[in-house]
Amino acid sequence: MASAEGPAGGDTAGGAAAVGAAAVGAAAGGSVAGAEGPAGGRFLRACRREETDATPVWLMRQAGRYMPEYRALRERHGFLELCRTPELAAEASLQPVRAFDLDAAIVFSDILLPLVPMGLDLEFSEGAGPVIRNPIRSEADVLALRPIEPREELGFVLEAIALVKRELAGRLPLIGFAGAPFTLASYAIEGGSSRDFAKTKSLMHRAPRAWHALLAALSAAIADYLAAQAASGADAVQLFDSWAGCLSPADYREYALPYSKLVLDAMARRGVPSIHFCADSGGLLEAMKEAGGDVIGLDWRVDLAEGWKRIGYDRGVQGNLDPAALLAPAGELERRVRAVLDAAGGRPGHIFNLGHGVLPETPVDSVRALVEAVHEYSRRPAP
Ligand code: 1CP
Repeated sequence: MASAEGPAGGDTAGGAAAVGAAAVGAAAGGSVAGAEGPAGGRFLRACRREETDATPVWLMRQAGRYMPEYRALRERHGFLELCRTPELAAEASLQPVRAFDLDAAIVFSDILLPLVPMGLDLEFSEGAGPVIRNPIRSEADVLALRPIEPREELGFVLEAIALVKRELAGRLPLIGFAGAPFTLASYAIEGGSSRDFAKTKSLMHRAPRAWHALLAALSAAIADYLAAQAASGADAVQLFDSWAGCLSPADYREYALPYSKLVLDAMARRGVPSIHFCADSGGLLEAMKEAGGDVIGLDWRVDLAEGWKRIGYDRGVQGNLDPAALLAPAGELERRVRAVLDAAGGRPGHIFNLGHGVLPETPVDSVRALVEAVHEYSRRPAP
C-alpha cells in the first residue's frame, strides 16, 4: 500500500496542493477575499442569511470521477487509501476549488468511514460500491458496536481538514460532513446500497429496541465526529441524510428525526453552521426543519420557491438543480440555472447547489459554465 512518503503521496499530492493555494486565489477572481471577505465570505454569510454580493455555489460530490485530475489520483490509489491518507484527501478536496470559482471546499472523505472503528468491516469494490461484510441484523450486533474516539480513529480526516485549511489560507471556507444516523444505519444494516431498504425497515419494525440503540450509538458518534471536524478547522458542516426520503413522514419522525436532531442541536450549541440535506425529501421538509439545520438542502423534485415557503424564511436553503442539467447543452443549462436563482428570488440565505451529487459522466466545462452562470446572473451590489 502506498503511503504519504511514497512517490505519489509525498511529491505529487504535496506539490500540487502547494500550487493549489495560489490557483485558488486566482479562481476567486484575484479579489482580497478571506473566508469572511466579500467573495470568500459568501458561503458563511449565506449560512447566516446575510446579504451577499452574489449567490454562493458549491456542488455535492464536487470532487470525484467527472474530474480528470481525480481519475488520475484514483489510477494510483484505492478509494479508501485516498480517504485515509491526509495529503491525498487534501489534494482531492482542493482539485475542484482550483479548477472552478467555487465558494466553498468540502473535505474529501466518505460518510461510511465512522462505521469502521465502530466494528464494521467496510470495503469499496470497483463498480459495486460499498460492501459491509458483517452487517447489523440483530440486537446482539448492535450491542457489539464500539464507541468511537474520532480524534484517534478518524484522525486522518481531521488531518486532511487541517491541511486543506492551511492551503486555503482563509480564501475559502471549508465544509466538514457526516452521514445522518438513519442513512448510516441503512448501510450498516443492508451491508451496502439498497433500493427498497427492506432489511432496514424490517429491523425498525421487528426490533425497535435494537433500532433505537443503534441510532443512539450512531448519533453520539456523529455528534462527536463533527465537533472534532469543527475543532480541526471545518467552518460549517453538512449532515447527509441521503436515504431518509424512503420513510413516511410518521416513520421519519419516530425513527430518524430525534437522532438527527441530537446531532444538529449539538452543532448549534457549538455555534457551528449546519446544512441538513436529504434527497427525495418532498414529504419531509417540515419534519427536517424540526430536526434542525441553519440551511435545509433541497433536491430538484420540489420547486425551490415552494420548498422554501414550506420550510419558512427563518432558515436558509441549499439547492436544487437536477444534476442531469449538467448533461444539457450550454443554453439549456444556463436557462435552468437561472430558473433556480429566480425561484430563490435573491433572498439572503440561498446557497446554490445541485439537488444531489455531480454525476460521473458530467463534462468539466459544464461545471465551469454553471459556476460562472450562478455568479453572473446573481451579481448584485456588495452589501
Ligand atoms: O472513486 C470512486 O469510485 C469513489 C467514488 C466516491 C467518492 C468520490 C465515493 C464512494 N465517495 C466519494 C466521496 C464522497 N462521498 C464525498 C466527498 C466530497 C465531495 O462531495 O466532493 C462525500 C461528501 C460523500 C458522501 C457520501 N458517500 C454520501 C452522501 C452523499 C450522497 O451522494 O447522497 C453517500 C450516500 C456515500 C456512500 C458512497 N460512497 C461512495 C459510493 C459509491 C457510495 C454509495 C452510494 C449509493 O449507495 O448509491
